[in-house]
Amino acid sequence: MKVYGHPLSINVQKVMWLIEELDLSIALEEVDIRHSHRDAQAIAERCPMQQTPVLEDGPNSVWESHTILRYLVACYGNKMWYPDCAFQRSCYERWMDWCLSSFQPVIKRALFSSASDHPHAMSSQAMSSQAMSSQAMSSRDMPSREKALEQCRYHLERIDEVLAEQKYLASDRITLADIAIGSLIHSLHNEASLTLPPNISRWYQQLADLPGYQRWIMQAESTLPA
Ligand SMILES: N[C@@H](CCC(=O)N[C@@H](CS)C(=O)NCC(=O)O)C(=O)O
Repeated sequence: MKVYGHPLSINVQKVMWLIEELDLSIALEEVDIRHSHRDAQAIAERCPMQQTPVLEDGPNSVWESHTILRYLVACYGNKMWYPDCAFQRSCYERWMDWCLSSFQPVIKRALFSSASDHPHAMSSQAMSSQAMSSQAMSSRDMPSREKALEQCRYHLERIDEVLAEQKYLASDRITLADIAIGSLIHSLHNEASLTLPPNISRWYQQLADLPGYQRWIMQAESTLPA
């Protein structure tokens, strides 16, 4: 078994971190599909979207990072990672879907878009010189990065409320919800314009104690999908 991908891709990092948690010996085959024709071809043969990560398990290729996470726990995880009860699985799966549909796109805009992306954007220097607070601007006029940071703060507050009640996102044990969303939190922890709320900070420290998180998430500089 192997995973095709680049170690700086957040979607690849999620998969590699889970592999370490499951104690599986699956190597990362580093590919650079932007610059290597050979790598691009290898991925195109395995994923119609020509994206990574792709897991190769014997004759089967599995693509989409969260599908790979689900596949790995279903095939190789114990009952803690893959409970028999469909409702119990839904408790972490809803976080995974929310992550891909709502949280990750906002983080991508907040951390990887420039303030000048928006037609009404002004430099942060110009903003501060006019003492223009985000509250004073209508959300329509707010530069897209600022708007994304606000959305990000809103999402973080909601996550924090959940973590006030339990140790991990979906239960008192680590689940795929923590793998999916926890992989993104390290980038936010390093972002100067955001402060992680207290329960998220506590949860982040729990994750930061895990060797797999340290190796795949913290030691690499994360990027989000192109
Ligand atoms: N939703 C997909 C996103 C996959 C994706 O966007 N992968 C990026 C790398 S993170 C990619 O292969 N981009 C094409 C490229 O780099 O040319 C997943 O979660 O697996």
